[in-house]
Amino acid sequence: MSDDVEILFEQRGPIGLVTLNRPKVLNALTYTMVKQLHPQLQAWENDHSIEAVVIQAAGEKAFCAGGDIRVLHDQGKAGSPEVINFYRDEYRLNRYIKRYPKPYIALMSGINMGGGVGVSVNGSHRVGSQRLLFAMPETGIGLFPDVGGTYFLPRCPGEIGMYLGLTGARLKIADAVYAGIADVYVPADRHEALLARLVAGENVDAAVTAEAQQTEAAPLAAQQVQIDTCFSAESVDAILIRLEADGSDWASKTAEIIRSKSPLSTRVAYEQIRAGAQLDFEDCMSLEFRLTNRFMAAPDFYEGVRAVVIDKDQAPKWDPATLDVVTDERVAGYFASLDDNELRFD
Ligand code: QUE
Repeated sequence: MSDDVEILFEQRGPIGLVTLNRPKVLNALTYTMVKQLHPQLQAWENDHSIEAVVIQAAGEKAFCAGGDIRVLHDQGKAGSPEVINFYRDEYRLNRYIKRYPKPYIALMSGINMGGGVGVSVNGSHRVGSQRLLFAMPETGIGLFPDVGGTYFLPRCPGEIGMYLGLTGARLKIADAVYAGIADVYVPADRHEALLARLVAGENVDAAVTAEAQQTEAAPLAAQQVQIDTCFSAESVDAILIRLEADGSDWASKTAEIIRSKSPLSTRVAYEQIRAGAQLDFEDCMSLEFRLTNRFMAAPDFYEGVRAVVIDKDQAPKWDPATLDVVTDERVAGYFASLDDNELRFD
């Protein structure tokens, strides 16, 4: 496999095959990947010899760890318009994948977070292996769970989406299937066999079903009642109060995790995930684009990337520093229209 190309495209029989190809950096999603993937998918949509698209990733460690946030950090800090252009095109790609008229099969193995989720979980067939590690960790870097999180998080069972979006909790395959993030479990050493079935022209649903295996019991299922009880509260503060009232080890650890995240991020993510329950996918992405514009103009993203990815001290100094000093007006302002700059789809 080629080493210098960020994303590979290949036709095998009736399958358009996409391979994310930056394994040394956990296949983090670049603007180049976005700019190449979208038109290739469009070409395959119009190509009668293509029946379905499969997206996979090079290397064993990651499907895709997220966006190329170090670049976004540097460009954003320098005031470059590239960052907003990246997000606009990434969200349009996410929406195009969501509406893709042919089966879009994601073979998810290894770390799949943030931006990687946008090019996989929005597809029609989400296949995970025993190595899948899913999370929406954005509140930990001063962002919010985007790339369709506004749509798919409120559609998880009960309050699991709110739990995932606020805490950045990591799910292994059994939990990912339980949460509706993955459709099926196929062991990693059978992904090749699944691809071969598709290349041979087998019906997509039949091939996926034939390779699907039962997962072990989902640990998340045992937490569902506690999650629903605590995360159905009417604000982040109210969730924290319920978690503390719960008294369990899990609940106090979960409260501690939420308190460690950007206060502005968790406050905005709460409203985002509640709002998304009532919105179609396009309106969810337009909402996310509003939020992205506001987050890129605030300090927490730059501080979060510094603490987590650049200096790795894991000790971000958030601004505002605590939940009680985030005003309702500040949060509401994040959701306000961008007027002429709204995200539109054509
Ligand atoms: C939140 C994120 C990302 C993250 C950590 C977070 C993210 C991302 C990476 C990342 C990717 C490649 C690397 C790396 C980190 O980390 O989007 O070290 O090589 O791309 O808490 O959203």
